[in-house]
Amino acid sequence: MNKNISVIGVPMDLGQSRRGVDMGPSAMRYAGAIEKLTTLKYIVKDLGDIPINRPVNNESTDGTNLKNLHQVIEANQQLADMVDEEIQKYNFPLILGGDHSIAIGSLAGIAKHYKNLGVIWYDAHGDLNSSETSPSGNIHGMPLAVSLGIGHDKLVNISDYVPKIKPENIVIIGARSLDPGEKELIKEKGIKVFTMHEIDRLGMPNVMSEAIKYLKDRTDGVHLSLDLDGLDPSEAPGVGTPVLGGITYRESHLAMEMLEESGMITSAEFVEVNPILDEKNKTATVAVALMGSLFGEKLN
Ligand code: 6HN
Ligand code: MN
Ligand code: MN
Ligand code: MN
Repeated sequence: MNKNISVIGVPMDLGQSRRGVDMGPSAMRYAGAIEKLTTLKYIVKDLGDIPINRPVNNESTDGTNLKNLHQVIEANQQLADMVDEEIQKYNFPLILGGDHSIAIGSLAGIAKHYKNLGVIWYDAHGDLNSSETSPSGNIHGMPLAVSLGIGHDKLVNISDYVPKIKPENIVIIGARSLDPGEKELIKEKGIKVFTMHEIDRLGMPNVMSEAIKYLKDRTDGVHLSLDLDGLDPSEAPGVGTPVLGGITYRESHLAMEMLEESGMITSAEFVEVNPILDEKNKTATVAVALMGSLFGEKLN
């Protein structure tokens, strides 16, 4: 793995409606993210947090149901530029969220550097909604669709190229709450999904082997987008949209170890940590432990 990590915090909570997820980057820093990576002998540059402008009123939706549209676009364009710059300097971008709408900017900054960027979407959700299919108008339910070029014009055009990724280069892991429009899109585009059903049936070791093999053949870099709600709420309670029946900490730990062994991960983000909904910073602590495993900690 690239030994130079650039950490970028994105204190974004405008892609959904539960306050507190903007404190995710601080919570993960307090849980020891930077120290963990430094101990593992990485050269870590913490670039601090991107400034997020709050809307003055709620009329920033451009005549759609998309909440805080302009602020979400503005923050993601900034993130995309910063990530782009770090990759140009051969650094590994590690992005700390923030709600999952920030994956729009991460992928916009990353994907231009690859012919076939792979994406592992570790999440209870598909995040494949658009204005038409979204039950909530929350942009954090849309970043994967936006990156495929589906959604509001201004969102899909961040960094001025469309699409960022190809459907056949995506693997979703841990899904157990998909909206009807998301299910249709998965079918239509042939997106590879390992739902909780497959994890129960095959076991995490087989799911990860399959996922790694699938992506290895077709991609030249892989971004890990890890939504903490992919894990079970009993172990990661500090998330805004918890769903019963999720991935365990041990399974997630193994998944990260297998990704590390594969050597394929070229960028990563940890999102949806909400300290206000958490128990004693448990979820941020889990996130940092998983970062350790992803970056080669070999203790357990
Ligand atoms: N996340 N599918 C629901 C929606 O509102 O579109 C939930 C999305 C959750 C998004 O957790 O990143
Ligand atoms: Mn998500
Ligand atoms: Mn989710
Ligand atoms: Mn282990």
